[in-house]
Amino acid sequence: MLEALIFDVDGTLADTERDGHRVAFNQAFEEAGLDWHWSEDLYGQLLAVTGGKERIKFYLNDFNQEFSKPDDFDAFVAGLHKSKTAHYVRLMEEGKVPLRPGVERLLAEAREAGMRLAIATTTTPENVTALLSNTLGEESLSWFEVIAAGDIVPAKKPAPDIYEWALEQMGLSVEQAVAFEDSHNGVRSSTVIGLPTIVTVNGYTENEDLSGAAVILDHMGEPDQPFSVIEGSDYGHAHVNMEFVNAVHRGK
Ligand code: XBP
Ligand code: MG
Repeated sequence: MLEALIFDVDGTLADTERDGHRVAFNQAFEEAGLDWHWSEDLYGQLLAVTGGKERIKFYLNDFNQEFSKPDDFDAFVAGLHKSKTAHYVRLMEEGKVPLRPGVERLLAEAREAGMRLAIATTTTPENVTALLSNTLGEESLSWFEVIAAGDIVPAKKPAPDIYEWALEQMGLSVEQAVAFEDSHNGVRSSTVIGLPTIVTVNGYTENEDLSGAAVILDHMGEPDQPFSVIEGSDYGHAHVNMEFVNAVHRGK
C-alpha cells in the first residue's frame, strides 16, 4: 500500500536554482567583496555537485584555481554560505520564485487522500521553510511529517542517505512511498534504494541521464495545463493526481 509521498525541493517544487540559489550565491560573493559571478550557464555545470558549501568548493577546485584559499578555508566557505542562505530567504520573502504547475494541487489532493508527506532535500532547512511558508503559507510546514534537509546526513544526493533517513523517521519501507525528483543526482539517490520516482524536468535537468525514473514528465500539470510525457506511460492521465501516483506505485 502506498502510504507516503516524498518530495525533493529545488527544481521539483519550484525552479529555485536559477532565480533563487544562483542569485543568492552571487549576492553573497558581492557582499564579501569577491569578484566571482555565477552565470546561468556556469551554474548549470556547478549543479553537478549538490549542497551549497560543497558547490563553492567544487567551483574553486574546478573553475577558479587562481583564488588563493584562506587558512581556515572551511570557516570561510561556511561564512559565505551563511550569507547566501540569508539572501535566499529574503528572495523567497519577496516572492521571487513560484511553485511549479500542479504542486499545490497535488499536495492538497494527497492530504485529502490521507497520504503522509515528507521532504528529502540537500538544501538548508531554512530555505525549505522560506519557500514553503512564502508560497503555501506558514501552516504548510505542518503538512510535512518529516523535513529531511541539508547536513542532517553527511553524504548528500546522489547518495540515498537523505531518503533513507526520511523513511526511517516515518517507519516506512521503500515499497510504501513514491518520490518526486527533477535531476540526475536526485533520481540516483531515490532509485538506488528502490523508491519509485516521478521526475519533472526543468531547463537545467532536461538533458540529464534520468534513468531509473518510473516516469519523466515536463511538469506535474493541471486540469487545464496537461503534462507531456518525456519517457514512460501517462497511465491514462494528463496531470499528476493521486490516481496517477497510485498507478506509478503499482507499476500499471
Ligand atoms: C538542491 C541543491 C542545493 C541547492 C543549494 O538540492 O543541490 O544544494 O542548490 O542549497 P535538492 P544550499 O534538489 O535536493 O533540493 O546552498 O542550502 O545547500
Ligand atoms: Mg532537485
